[in-house]
Amino acid sequence: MLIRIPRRSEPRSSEITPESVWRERRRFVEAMGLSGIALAAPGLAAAAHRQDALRVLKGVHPSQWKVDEPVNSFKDITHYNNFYELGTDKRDPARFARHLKTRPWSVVVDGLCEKPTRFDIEDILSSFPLEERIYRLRCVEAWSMVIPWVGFPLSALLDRVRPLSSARYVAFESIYDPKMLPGQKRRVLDWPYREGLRMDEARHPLTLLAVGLYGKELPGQNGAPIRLVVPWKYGFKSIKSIVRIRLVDKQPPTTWNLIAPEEYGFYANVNPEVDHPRWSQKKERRIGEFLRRKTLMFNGYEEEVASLYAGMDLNRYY
Ligand SMILES: Nc1nc2c(c(=O)[nH]1)N[C@H]1C(S)=C(S)[C@@H](COP(=O)(O)O)O[C@H]1N2
Ligand SMILES: [Mo]
Repeated sequence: MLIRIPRRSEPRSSEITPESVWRERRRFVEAMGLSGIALAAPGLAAAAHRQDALRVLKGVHPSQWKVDEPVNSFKDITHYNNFYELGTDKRDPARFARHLKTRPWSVVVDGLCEKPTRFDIEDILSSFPLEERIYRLRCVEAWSMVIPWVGFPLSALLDRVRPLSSARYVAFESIYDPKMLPGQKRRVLDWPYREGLRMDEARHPLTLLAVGLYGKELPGQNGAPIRLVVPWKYGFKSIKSIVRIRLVDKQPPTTWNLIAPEEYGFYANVNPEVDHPRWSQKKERRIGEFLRRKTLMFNGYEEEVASLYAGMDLNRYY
């Protein structure tokens, strides 16, 4: 048998926080009125200097959308990231997150709609009811995590601008500011990072605009101040630090699809039956666990989303 030596960037399973433990801890913290202070608990202590600087989000409601699996620790979720604007190593985003200034910040929603609008991030935070949702995130690189997001459905924001019936796709753009973001000084990607969804995918109730995690505002490395979360698609569809959302009539160009179209499709639905050309997608490594687990069709959200793709050849539309 091979003995697998964990890489330095891999957290140990002891760092994974079962949801019950985290909830208990949070109830205690809330009861003590300590929410502004870092959660004083073993396992979180190492990240405390970052976590305690984050604002607690007010009026967050629990949601029906929660997977029944242990959530990853705050440390895992914030120290094993893909965010090329802040560097290409998994540890770079945490290291360079301070370069990302998130105030002032606004999101322009325009294109094929009756009321194109620039939303200030503070207005977004105060005017959309926030929910906590526990979703799986499955990266195309065959690792996964379970993350307690705070956010609201993208459809609520789209409703505000009154999309026209000619709007068939939604195009998203991340911040572009090479002076500020160290990773954008090099053209590793064709900046700004871009993503897109078909209108029915964008309006699906699972499609979330996340503004926080673990009850607090998003840390920079996770895409502050606002990012998309599409739980049935590979992680790269969940675009971070969004500044523009455009309603369009044609399928928009997307970053990874532009770089390697045969490896990264527009749909990018999690699918154990369709391998990436260079590796299998049948299994995944849950960050914090030792044995690999089976990847689920649509990342476990088959019941909710399979009907969106009825009649489509998923080998062709990968
Ligand atoms: N703007 C931007 N968004 C991005 C990325 C990126 O490099 N830039 N990486 C994507 C990839 S590949 C993944 S797996 C997820 C990771 O999200 P997380 O770090 O919050 O887990 O963000 C996605 N969104
Ligand atoms: Mo990813």
